[in-house]
Amino acid sequence: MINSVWSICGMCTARCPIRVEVENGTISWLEGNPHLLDGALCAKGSAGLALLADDERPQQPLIRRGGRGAGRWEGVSWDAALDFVAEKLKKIIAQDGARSVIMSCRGGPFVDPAKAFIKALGSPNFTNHDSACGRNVHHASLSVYGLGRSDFAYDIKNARHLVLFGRNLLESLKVGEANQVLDMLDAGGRLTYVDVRQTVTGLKATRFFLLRPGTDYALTLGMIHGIIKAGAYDKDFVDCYTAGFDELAAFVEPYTVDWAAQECGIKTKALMGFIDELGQDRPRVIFHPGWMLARYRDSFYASRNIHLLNVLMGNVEIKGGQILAKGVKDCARKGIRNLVDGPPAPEERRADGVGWKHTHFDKGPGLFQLYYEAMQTAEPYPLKSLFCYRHDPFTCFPDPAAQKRALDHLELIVSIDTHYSEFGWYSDVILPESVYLERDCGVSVQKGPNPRLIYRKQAVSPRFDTKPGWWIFKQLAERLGVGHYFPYNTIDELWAWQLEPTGITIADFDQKGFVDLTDKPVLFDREKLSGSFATPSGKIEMVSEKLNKEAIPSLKPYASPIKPPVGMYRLVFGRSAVHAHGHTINNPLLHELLPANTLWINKREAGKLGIADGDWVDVIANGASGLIQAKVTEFIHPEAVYCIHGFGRQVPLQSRAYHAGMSDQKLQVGLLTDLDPVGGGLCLCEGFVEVRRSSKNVKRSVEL
Ligand SMILES: Nc1nc2c(c(=O)[nH]1)N[C@H]1C(S)=C(S)[C@@H](COP(=O)(O)OP(=O)(O)OC[C@H]3O[C@@H](n4cnc5c(=O)[nH]c(N)nc54)[C@H](O)[C@@H]3O)O[C@H]1N2
Ligand SMILES: Nc1nc2c(c(=O)[nH]1)N[C@H]1C(S)=C(S)[C@@H](COP(=O)(O)OP(=O)(O)OC[C@H]3O[C@@H](n4cnc5c(=O)[nH]c(N)nc54)[C@H](O)[C@@H]3O)O[C@H]1N2
Ligand code: SF4
Ligand SMILES: [Mo]
Repeated sequence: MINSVWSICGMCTARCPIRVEVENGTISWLEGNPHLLDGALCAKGSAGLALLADDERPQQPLIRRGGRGAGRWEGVSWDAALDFVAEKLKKIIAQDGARSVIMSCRGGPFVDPAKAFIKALGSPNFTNHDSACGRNVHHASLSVYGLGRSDFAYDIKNARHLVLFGRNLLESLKVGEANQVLDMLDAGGRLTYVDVRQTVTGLKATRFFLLRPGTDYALTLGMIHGIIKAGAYDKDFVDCYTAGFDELAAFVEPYTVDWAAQECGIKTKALMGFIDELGQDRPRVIFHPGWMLARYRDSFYASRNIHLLNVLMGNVEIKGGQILAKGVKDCARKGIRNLVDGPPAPEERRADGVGWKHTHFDKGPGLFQLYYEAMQTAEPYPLKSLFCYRHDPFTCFPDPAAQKRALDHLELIVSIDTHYSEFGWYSDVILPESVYLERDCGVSVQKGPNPRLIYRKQAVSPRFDTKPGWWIFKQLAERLGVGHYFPYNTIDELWAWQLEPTGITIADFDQKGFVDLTDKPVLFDREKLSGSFATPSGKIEMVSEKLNKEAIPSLKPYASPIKPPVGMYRLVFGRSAVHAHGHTINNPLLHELLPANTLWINKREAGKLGIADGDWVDVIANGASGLIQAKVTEFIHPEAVYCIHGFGRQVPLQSRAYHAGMSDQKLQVGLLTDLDPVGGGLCLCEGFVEVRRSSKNVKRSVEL
C-alpha cells in the first residue's frame, strides 16, 4: 500500500514543506509539497533518503567513558542515559542553581520543547547560533523598523529588480525563494548580484559587480547618495512614514557614486547605470537584506543601509516588494498553545550579559559566544552545563580549540543530534534524535502574507534506538520535577493540546500538510501603515532613537577594510548547493556529488605563488593550518581566498567526511571574541591567511 505523508524537510535550515510516499514501511518517493512547491526539491532534500539509510550516525544513547574527545563511548539504554543526565543536572542545580545551565539550539519552528525545558528549569540562558548568522541583519532591521528580520516576506516573483549583496540565493537555497527568482527572470525582471567572487546567482544575473571584500557599506553609501541626488526615491513614502531623512541625506553627502565605485573597485559608469535602472524599476525593487551577515566589522551598518535602500524605493507592502509578515492575529484567529508559555520567566540575568550589560541587543537568544568568556571567568556567575540541540558550535563558531578551553570548565556537556557532530564528539553524552523522516514535531505558526499552521509527521519508524525531541525533553523534565509543563504523553496529545484554542484539529492537516489561516494574502492598506512599525517614534527610523539613547551612531562614518598584509589573503566562505553546513558532508549521496572543498584563489596571485590549479596548498593562520587543493580562477577578487564551509571534519566514525577538505572555522583563530559591537554578529571574514604550495604527503590525512 502507498501512503502519502506530509512533512517538513530537515536537510537544511530552510525547512521546505515536503510530501513523502511510503510503500510498505519504506520511503519510495520524496518531493516538495505540490500545493506550495510544485513538487520541487533540492539535491540535499532528495538526499534525505541517504541520510535515513546511513549507518554512520549514533544508533543509541552514548555516554563518554574516556577523556573528552577521545571517542571512547559506551552505548546505553535511554533510561540509563536520561537518568545519568538528570542526576548530574540535579547536583549542578543544587550547587550552582539552574542559571548555571545553558541550552543552545539552532532555532526554527520546532524548538518549543527545548525552550520550554530550559525555562522550566529556571535558567534564563537560552541561546542559539545566530551571532554567526543573522544577528546583524536582525538588529539592523529592529533599528530601522522596530521589527525583526523574520517580520518581512519578499514578493520576489513580482519584483522588477532584485538586488543581492552576497546573498547567493540560487546556491544558498530555499527552494521556494529560488523558484521565485527564476520566475521573476522569466517575466523580464532584473537581477543585480554583488559578490567578491562569481557564483551561480551571479551567472544568472543581469548585472554583476565583483567587489573588493568588505566594502558593501561603501557601495550602499554611494548608492544612497546617487539615488537621493537623482531624486530616484519615493518622496511621498519617505515623507509619510520615515524619520531622519534629512540627517541621512546630509550624512551621505561626501560619499559620492564616484567615490564608492573607486572604493569598491567597480566602474562608475556601471554604478550610475544601475542607479538609473533602480529609478525605472521602483517601487518594485527588492534589496534582499541578506541572511548571513556575520562577516565584517561594519556588517551591521551595511545591513542597515540595505534596509534603508528598500525604504527609499518605497517598496513596503506592495506587489513585488517587501510585505509585512502576518500572524494569527492579522487573520482574526486564535493562536496555538506553546509549551514555552507555561513556566514563569526566570528572574536571573543572562550570563551573556544581553539585556542588562549589553542593553541594545535584542534579548531573544542573546549571543552564544559571550558564554565562553563567562565560563572562564565565572562572571557574572559560574556556568556548569551546556546542552546543544540541533547545533554544532565547533562548526558554527570560530576556533574550536579556544572553545574547548572554555568548555573544560563545565561539568556536563550534552549533544542532542542526529549525527556525531564535532561538538557531540567532545561532549559527555550524546542523545541521538531520530532523523526528520523518522519523527513527528509539534505544530507551529508560519508567518507571512499567507500565515498558516505547519507540522511535521513521521514517515517511517526509526531505524535505530533514537527518539524525537518532544519525547526527550518531556522525559528529562519528568526526572527533574518539571514534567507538568509538558502536558502530554503522545504526539497526538501534544498536537491536540496545542490546537485546542484554535478550533482546528490535526485531521485538518491531512489534505495539504498545512492549514491556511486565510483564503488570500493579507495586505495592509499602504496609505494607512502608520502604527505598523514598532520603533519608539512609530516611524521607519533612518536615525534610530533607541541607538541614540545608547549613544550609538545610526549613521557611522565609513572606514576602509584593512588590506591583507603582504603575502596574505582574506579568508571568505560560503555554501554549496549540495551541502548544508557541516552536517551533510558525510551523507553518502552528497559526498559523492562534492567530496571536498577547494581553495579559490585569483589567477594572478596564484601565479605569483607558483600555484597551479589542483595543486595542494597549506593555508596558515596564527598557528593553525589546513591542507586543501587550489582552484585557480579569475573570478575571485585578488585580496580574497574562498572555500565552502563545513568540511575538514574530525569524527573518525564518519568515514567519508573524515579529514576531507579544509575547515575554515579552525583557521579563524582569534575571531571568537571579535564581535560587532552594535549588531552582535561575529566578524568571521576579518581574518587573514597565508597560502603556500604544500610539501605534505597528501595521502596521509592526519599528521603523525
Ligand atoms: N566559518 C564559518 N562559520 C559559520 C558559517 C560559515 O559559513 N563559515 N555559517 C554560519 C551560519 S550561516 C550558520 S546558520 C551556522 C550553522 O551552525 P550549526 O549550528 O553548526 O548548524 P548546522 O550545521 O546546520 O547543524 C548543527 C547540527 O544539527 C544537527 N542536526 C541536523 N538535523 C538535525 C535534527 O533533525 N535533529 C537534531 N537534533 N540535530 C540535527 C547536525 O547533525 C549538526 O551537528 O554556522 C555559522 N558559522
Ligand atoms: N545549499 C545550502 N543552502 C543554504 C544553507 C546551506 O548550508 N546550504 N544554509 C542556509 C543558511 S543557514 C544561511 S544563513 C543562508 C546563507 O546564504 P547567503 O547569505 O547567501 O550566504 P553564503 O552562501 O554564506 O555567502 C554568500 C556569498 O557572500 C560572499 N561574500 C563574502 N564576502 C563578501 C563581501 O564582502 N561582499 C559581498 N557582497 N559578498 C561577500 C561569498 O563569496 C558568498 O558567495 O543559506 C541557507 N541556505
Ligand atoms: S532547501 Fe533543500 S535541503 Fe533545505 S529544506 Fe529545502 S529541500 Fe530541504
Ligand atoms: Mo545561517
